[in-house]
Amino acid sequence: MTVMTAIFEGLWDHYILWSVIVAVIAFGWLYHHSFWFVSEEGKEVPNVDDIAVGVFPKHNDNMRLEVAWTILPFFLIIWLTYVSWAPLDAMWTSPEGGNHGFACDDGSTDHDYTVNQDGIESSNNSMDSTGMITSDCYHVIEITGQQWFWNFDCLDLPADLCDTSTESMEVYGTVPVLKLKRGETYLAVMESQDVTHAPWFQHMGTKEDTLPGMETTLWLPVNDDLTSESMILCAEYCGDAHSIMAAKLEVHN
Ligand SMILES: [Cu+2]
Repeated sequence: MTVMTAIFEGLWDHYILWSVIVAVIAFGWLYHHSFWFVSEEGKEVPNVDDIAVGVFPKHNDNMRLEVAWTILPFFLIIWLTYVSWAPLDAMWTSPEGGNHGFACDDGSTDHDYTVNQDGIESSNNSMDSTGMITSDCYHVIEITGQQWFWNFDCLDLPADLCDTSTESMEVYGTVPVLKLKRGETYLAVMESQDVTHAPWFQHMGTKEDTLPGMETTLWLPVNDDLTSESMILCAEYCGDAHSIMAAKLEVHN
C-alpha cells in the first residue's frame, strides 16, 4: 500500500535510500576486515602494531580518518533534518492559524463560507504538488488508546462528518471503525488510559504517541486521494496484544 501524500512517501524513500548506503559501507567494511585480517590456525602472528598490555597503540592514530567519520555522518544528519523539514511542518502545524486554519464554525454565526448539509463550515482541503495539504478549517475529534484497543469519539460532529462502528476482521477480531469524510480535515486530540500507544494511520503515512496524563494531537486531513478503506495500527509496543491493536479508517465522499 502506498502512502497518500507525496510528502511522506518521498521522505520514506529518501531515508530508506540513505539507510541502504550507510549499511553497505558499514557492513562492507566490517565483513572485509573480519575476513581479510583473520589469523591462520597454528601460525605465529607478528606483533605489527607493537601492542603491549595496558598501553594504547597511539602511534596508530589516524586523525584524518577520525575527522572524516565524524564530519561525514554529521553532514548526513544535517541533510536528513533539512529534507524532514516540510513533512514535520505538515505533521506539527499549529491549530491556531496554521496549514489548516482554525476550528470550523458550527454554523451558529453568519459567515461567508461553504457549509455542508449540516450547516457546519467545510474544511475544503486541497493538496499541492509536493503533497502538502491545506484547509479552510478543521474539526476536532478524540482518540483514546488503551491496552489493547482504540476508542474514537466524534464529539458533537454530525454522522456525515464523523461516525464510529465496529467490524470483525480476520486476524484482528472485532475492531473499531472510524468513518470520516473526504475533503474534511480533522484534528485528533489524544490520550492514553495506561501506557504509551501510537495510532499509525497507514495510508496517511502519519502516527503520533498517545500518553497517559498528557494530551497529544494528530492531524487527519482526509484528502480526495485517500483510499476508502485503510488500517490504523499501534506503532508503539504496548504489551501482549500490541500487534492486533488495530482499527479501520473508512472514508466517504
Ligand atoms: Cu498500543
